[in-house]
This record gives sequence, structure tokens and C-alpha cells, in this order.
Amino acid sequence: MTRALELAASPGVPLGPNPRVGCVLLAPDGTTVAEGFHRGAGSPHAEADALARAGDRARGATAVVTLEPCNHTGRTGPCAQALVAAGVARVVFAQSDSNPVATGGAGTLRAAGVDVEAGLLADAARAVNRVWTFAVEHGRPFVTWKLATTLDGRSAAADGTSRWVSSPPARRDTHRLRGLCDTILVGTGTVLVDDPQLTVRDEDDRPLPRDRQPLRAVMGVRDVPPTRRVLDDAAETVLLRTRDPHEALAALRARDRQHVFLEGGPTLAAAFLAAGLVDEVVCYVAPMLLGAGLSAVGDLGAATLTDALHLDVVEVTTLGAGADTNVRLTLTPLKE
Ligand code: AOF
Ligand code: ZN
Repeated sequence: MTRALELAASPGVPLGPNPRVGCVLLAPDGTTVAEGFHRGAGSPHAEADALARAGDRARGATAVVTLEPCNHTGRTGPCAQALVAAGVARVVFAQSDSNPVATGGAGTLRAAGVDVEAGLLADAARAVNRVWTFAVEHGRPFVTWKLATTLDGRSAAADGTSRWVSSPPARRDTHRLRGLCDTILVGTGTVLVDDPQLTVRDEDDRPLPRDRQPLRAVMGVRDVPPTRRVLDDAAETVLLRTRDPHEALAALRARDRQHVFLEGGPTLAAAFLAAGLVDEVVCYVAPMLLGAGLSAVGDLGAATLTDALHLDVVEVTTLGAGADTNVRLTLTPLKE
């Protein structure tokens, strides 16, 4: 299973709606017959990849898979039936598949007389697909709220200027994190006021190719003029005509989205926080004071200290040096 997990995490697999999955086929004497892994949506599942490499040698083998074999015909599949047809005698998998369309593989295998063992290194397997697992189990995308503030928690000065709060190393780090998400979400307010591009750009500020850009999502009921940069063709854009965070996330989930990078202003951030829909916070703190200006987050209804929203600090990292020094805090909101 350790080897199957390594295969699952093979480099070069594009970010996509599918989980990373690895599979090892073992002969009865314990030697490896074939290995396989999933290379992204539309390509063969890990089990199918390993079975194709094994050919006749799959008969009587044990399949060690990081995820419960699927039970459905989606873009490919179903793997449970393929394992049975290939004559595999035993299946050991790590993580159960709670994806409603694919679940049930273990039952199908057992019904066909295959010996099935579930749960081996399940936590490690869940960690490989942290965000995919969250999305299938919660039925909505995982939300990372990103903010950049001054030491006194302001994201813009009194005159509205906000562009250079964080230092160049922090901004590059933001682009790296954007590129790990499949959706960048803002409100119409941010689009109308700041006219952001919302693309992932490299070290030299060049946008990545369109097919590697996250989806740009804009929520709110105000109209977005066609000249706004978010509507250029550097990346795909969807206008979610709602103010409700639940509805926005449901619409994104319907498009197979699993990781939202929330980059909206204080009002949108407060709406997501109040609804309990922020799962992770990444905050870049610049060593500067404004003493006035826009608070990074709107009213959360906390009139007294005991009403404060508390967060766990997961990581503290210093980015840049000298005048460019920023501190990045990664936190998890505590939910009751
Ligand atoms: C994968 N790779 O190796 C396994 C998966 O519609 P499809 O064919 O893309 O199926 C995707 C679902 O199949 C996926 O969400 C998961 O539930 C299941 N198993 N998926 O992409 C694999 N074994
Ligand atoms: Zn499958």
C-alpha cells in the first residue's frame, strides 16, 4: 500500500476533478505483477491501468488500491467489474469511496466472490486527496480564504489603495496557491472596484496557459461590464448570479469544482465566515501600520470578546527578507 500511495502521488498529473489513485497487482508469492496509477480525468483509472499492464498475469492476483474500486461507468470504468473479469482473487484498498456516483465497489467485488479488505493506511490515502475527499464528503468545494493585511488588520488604506499591501514574495506565493486551486472566487464588488485579472501568473508575471488556469467565479447580482479584465480570455469565467454563499458553492460543485480560493473583499469574506463556509485561512501580514482604512473582514456580529471567531494556527512562515518581509499565517476556523 505504501508503494500504491507513492504511485498515486506520481508527479505530472494535472489538477482536475478526479482523485489521485495508485494500484499494485501482486502475484500469490508476493512479487509485483504490475503497477498503475490514474493520470487525470478521462484517462484509465489506476486499476484499469495496472490490469492492462498485467494482462493474463492478473488471474489469481491481489490488487492493492489506494481507493475503493469504482462501481460506475463514468468517463471510464467500472473497475470493480474489470477486476472480477480479470480473475483477481483479492482486493485490499485504503480509502472507501464516498463519491455517490462511484460508491459500492466493495459490495460488487464481495458478491462476485472476491476477498476484500478495507481501510489499510486509510488516513494516508485520505491525505493524498485531502480536498477531493472533503468535496465528496461535504457535497461542496473546500474553501480557502486568502487575505493580505497590514499589522493592524487593514486590507486597504482610507483612500481605497490596496495594491501593494503585500510584498513581491508574498504576491508570488499567492499565485502559487491560486494555481493549486481549481476556482478563484470574488464578488461583483471586487470586480467593479479593483478590476482584478484573477489569473495565475509565473515569476515573471506571465499568465499560465488558459487550460491550466483555475475557473474565475464572480458572485453577486450586480452586472459586470464586458470590459472588466475578469471577462478577458486568459481564463474561463462564470458569473454566479447570487449573493448566497451556499448557493454559490452548490453551483461550483455542480461544475465539479473542489477547491475554491476565496479572494473577495470584507463583505464576501464575512458572509462566508458567518455561514461557516471557510475551511482554511491564508493571511499575509505586511509589517506596516495604517491606523485607518478598510478592515480585512466585515461585521461578523461579534459585539463582545466571547463572540469572537477563533482559529487554530496551523503554520507560520516568513516570506521574503528586509523591506520585503511578510508573514504568512495558515489557520483553520474552529467550528462548533
Ligand atoms: C479516478 N481514478 O483511479 C479511480 C477513481 O467519471 P470518472 O471515470 O472520471 O470517475 C471518477 C470517479 O471514479 C472518482 O471520483 C472516484 O469516485 C472513482 N474512482 N477515479 O479518477 C481512479 N479508481
Ligand atoms: Zn474505476
